[in-house]
Amino acid sequence: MKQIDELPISPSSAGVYEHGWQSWSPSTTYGVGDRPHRPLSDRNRMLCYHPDRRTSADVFWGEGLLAIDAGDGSGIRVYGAPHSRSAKAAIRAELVGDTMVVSSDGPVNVHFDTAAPSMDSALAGWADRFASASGVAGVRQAPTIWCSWYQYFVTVTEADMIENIDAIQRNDLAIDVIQLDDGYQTAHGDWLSLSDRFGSLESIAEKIKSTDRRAGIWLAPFLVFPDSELAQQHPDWMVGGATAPVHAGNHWGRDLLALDSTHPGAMEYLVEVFSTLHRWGYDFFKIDFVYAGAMQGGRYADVDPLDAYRSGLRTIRSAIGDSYLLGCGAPILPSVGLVDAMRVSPDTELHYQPIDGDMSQPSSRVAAMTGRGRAFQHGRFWVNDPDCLIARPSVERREDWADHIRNFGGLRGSSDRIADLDDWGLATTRELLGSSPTEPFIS
Ligand code: 9PG
Repeated sequence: MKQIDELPISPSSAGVYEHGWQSWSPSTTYGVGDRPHRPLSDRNRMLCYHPDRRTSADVFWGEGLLAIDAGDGSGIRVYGAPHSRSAKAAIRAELVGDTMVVSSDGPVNVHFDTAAPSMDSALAGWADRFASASGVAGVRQAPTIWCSWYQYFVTVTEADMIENIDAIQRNDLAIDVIQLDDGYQTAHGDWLSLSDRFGSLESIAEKIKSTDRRAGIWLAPFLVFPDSELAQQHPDWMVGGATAPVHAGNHWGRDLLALDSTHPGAMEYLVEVFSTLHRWGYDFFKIDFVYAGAMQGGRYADVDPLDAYRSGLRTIRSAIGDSYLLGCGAPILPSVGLVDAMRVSPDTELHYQPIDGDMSQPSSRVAAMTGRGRAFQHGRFWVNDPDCLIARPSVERREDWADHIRNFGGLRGSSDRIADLDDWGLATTRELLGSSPTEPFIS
């Protein structure tokens, strides 16, 4: 780390904005006396934070972006990576007396905004420059979606899909895309092989299209179950190979492998998977857990993991024509220019508080905090996905969650069994899925 700045501050009124690595990493503004949110377990660190950094809560730490409001009216300093091709610098800020000492381990520009009326507007000004340096030409309006996840989770069935396609049609809901989430496949990696709860992905897409809607599907393209056919048949396609496989996290009760985005065979396989799904009628893709495409230890030691990640995303893009592409679990700044929409927060859930207290874990409180903290990205980098509306009566504090989507929802999605909605739930779903904004939330 090299020192890049020293900034005198007023401790009682100063604020520090920390930007987290990927979709699920906490991103918000703290008072200088606050202790920033850090992973409460190694499992959460791998899955939801920068997998290689063990950072103390005694210092502030931004991944590619950190900003300081000195609190004395002198303005806001934004320390940020220059563009998405080089967005890996960590930026550290430590309070020494009444001075913030800022250091970084890679290329960072400093923008001193003396006129910005708020942290948000300083970040927005920075984001405009970052987007244009990253080659973002404009923002593509999102379709409205229905997603199976927050109702059915991994036990979704083909019958659940049919029931909701019919209910959406019957209720005349303004939903453009019906998106099948995790649960249809036999194993991560074996994306074209179906669990016994599904008969045919092609016929689901046909059924959706017969109602004049579009079909969407979820995949975790860079994650592989060790017991999948893919891992068994092609151990050399995994990061680290057969001899030293790299640990890519633990979820769904398993230790996970990462698909090597620098391996030509692995990338040909991904092209085959995505182009087959596209041929079967899917033209909205939610690519999830894509942090695994940027794991250290790619097959060619001379390849930068972020270059590998970005080329992996471009490979996916090349296989799906002009389908709409939504990133999730994704390194945020390195993805700018490569996806149409991005999940900018951890998952929402039926409960308000994260079960283990970790601010990266599913719950509406943490989803709203980080979705708010990244509001400035909407309309500049892409369309922000704040995660789906869930509006059925069993959702804790459902009015607060709906307010968050009303204020900061770019991609508008619903994820309830339609038949479980009461009058308020149905009316709120109709209201919030009525439009999908592309204009920035923050000016
Ligand atoms: C499918 C889900 C949904 C969801 C994604 C992602 O850290 N965690 O425990 C954790 C739990 C769930 C999760 C991500 C992280 O959800 O965000 O929308 O697609 O995968 O498995």
